[in-house]
Amino acid sequence: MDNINGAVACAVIERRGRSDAAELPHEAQRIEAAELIVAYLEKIGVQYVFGVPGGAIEPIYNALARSERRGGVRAVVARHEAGAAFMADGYARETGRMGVVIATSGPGATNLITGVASAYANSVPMLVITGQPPIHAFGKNALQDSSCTGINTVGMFRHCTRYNSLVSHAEQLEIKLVGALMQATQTPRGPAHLSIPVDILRAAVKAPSAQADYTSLLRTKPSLVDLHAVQLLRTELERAARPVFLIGQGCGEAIELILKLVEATNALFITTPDGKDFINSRHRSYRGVFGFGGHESADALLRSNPDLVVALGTGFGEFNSAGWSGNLLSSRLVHVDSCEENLMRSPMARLHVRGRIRSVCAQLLEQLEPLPPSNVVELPDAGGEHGCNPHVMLHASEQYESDATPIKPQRLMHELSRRFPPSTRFLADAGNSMTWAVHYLQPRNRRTARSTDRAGAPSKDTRSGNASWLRVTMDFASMGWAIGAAVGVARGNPKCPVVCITGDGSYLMSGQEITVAQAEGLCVIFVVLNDSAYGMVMHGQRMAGAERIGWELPQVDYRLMALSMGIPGHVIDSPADLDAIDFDEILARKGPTMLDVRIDREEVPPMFQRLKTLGSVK
Ligand SMILES: Cc1ncc(C[n+]2csc(CCOP(=O)(O)OP(=O)(O)O)c2C)c(N)n1
Repeated sequence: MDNINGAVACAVIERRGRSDAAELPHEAQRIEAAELIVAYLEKIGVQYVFGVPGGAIEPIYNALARSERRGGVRAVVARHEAGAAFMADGYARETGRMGVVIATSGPGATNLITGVASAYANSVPMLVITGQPPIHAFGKNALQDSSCTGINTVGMFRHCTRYNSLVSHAEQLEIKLVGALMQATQTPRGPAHLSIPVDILRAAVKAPSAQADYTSLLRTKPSLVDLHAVQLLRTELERAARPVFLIGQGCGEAIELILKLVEATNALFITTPDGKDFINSRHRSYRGVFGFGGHESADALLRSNPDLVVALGTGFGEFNSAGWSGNLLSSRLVHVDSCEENLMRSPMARLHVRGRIRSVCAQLLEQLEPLPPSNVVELPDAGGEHGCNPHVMLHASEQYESDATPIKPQRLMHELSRRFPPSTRFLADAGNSMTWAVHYLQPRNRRTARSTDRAGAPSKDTRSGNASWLRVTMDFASMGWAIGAAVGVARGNPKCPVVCITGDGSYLMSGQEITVAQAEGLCVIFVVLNDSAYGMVMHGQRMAGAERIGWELPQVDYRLMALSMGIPGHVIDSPADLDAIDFDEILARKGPTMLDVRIDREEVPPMFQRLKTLGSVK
């Protein structure tokens, strides 16, 4: 019996007590609408639903309670709905499964919006379900009416979802649910929202029949490729003296093939800030990050006029194109992507190759003439001092080794790179955290992006083919994203330690989600860059010569704050303080740990490009 039928059977069995035996054959074909939703989630491999309960979605929580009892999908309760959406985002990114978030009508739904918008901007597949009062109460000033006669949440979600619909009759539910799940996973991926009145969630609907099984549609991922364009790209690659590959966020499942292409074409490569997470930053052909928080070496490589730049899986947003730099966006560009929206952003490219990136690379590798054996070498780490890649130019590199007190953020990144095992997942929050992490984090032994378990051994879970070691939030860049997302990553993959690098401003905004990591027993290390400031705002104002306003934050002891929640922590003032911490103990802990790091806030983060785009500096 597969899961969906198992769930249906359980729902029917639970109803047996309330119904007489004569009704059973009829009952067996009908289940509660909320039960149908949970059954679908189970069928497509979802393990957790993130959210905050409330009256209008009570039937879903009831169904989740029953599901948990039989070992199926389980509810993870967040402290704020935006936090729940960030968790679903992290869960989806880590596992490759659908992120699911639920919220009640009215304020539950409006609280969700920032997290949903963030997933939309970052193309993260997400099913968003919000409640409504019963349909008969619409227009009567019902509590938390969120229909078109109240605070219209369907209207609000219109601009940050790929699918958005009010279910106004129980028989619509299945087809709209399938539509939402399909839209969420189609390119461009993103959140799909269903707004469901509570009476519809309670209504009996037809159980899904084996004849009309939509879930096979949901599981398949087509490998469509424009073969003619691939041949043109092959010719370009064969002609180029030394091509440059730009690896973007959409390259997760293709990364090993891309690195083979780099070898086969004797190329150099750079990444976007959100593509750095797939590669070993010590690879000898790597020249750094291009874009926000990036490296001069990446910029210099593009300025050196390479004859061909192949950009894969990127939408050339402000952060990952260094403010639409002409060094990148030129006629030397070939753009490879499965997402039309991304391709639309590079009209100057000499060639567009549409298709699933993995399939495009596989085709190219088949077609390209192999290099003579003497040229094909197993690429070792580039080596270099302090484990740094000598080809990747660090800004203010002397601070990477500095013993000064208060600790330099650059030195902190060095220590985090060194002290956590290769399987660690880092998340960096909006604010300076992101620039420090993108620029300076270089974890050990990340030879490829292949999934690894805690010990660094290849993981058997092929769904997480994009085993990223560093995740950031691009384009929308909401403060607090990393806090919820870290919990979601850890929930999706409890075998790997998770490090959330965040600012004190972000932590004051969303830090309550640490209690979810505690309740769920998840090993998440929260590293708060404590500078008693909205650091990015403070530095931005200084660099731009703007008024100095609104950047100061109170001095807070985040260790004590965590302690009050039963969570252990440490205060770190200097690099030496890190030596006093037993990292093995932290990593073995089934629960979160707080590292309150009092950083030197005078260190200037690598964020000049952003100010140029804003027009704050010339
Ligand atoms: C929800 C939200 N509000 C405001 C901003 C604008 N903003 C960007 S960075 C920043 C300061 C972040 O401060 P903190 O979290 O302390 O990190 P730091 O820059 O000091 O490392 C602000 C206010 C934002 N990105 N997101």
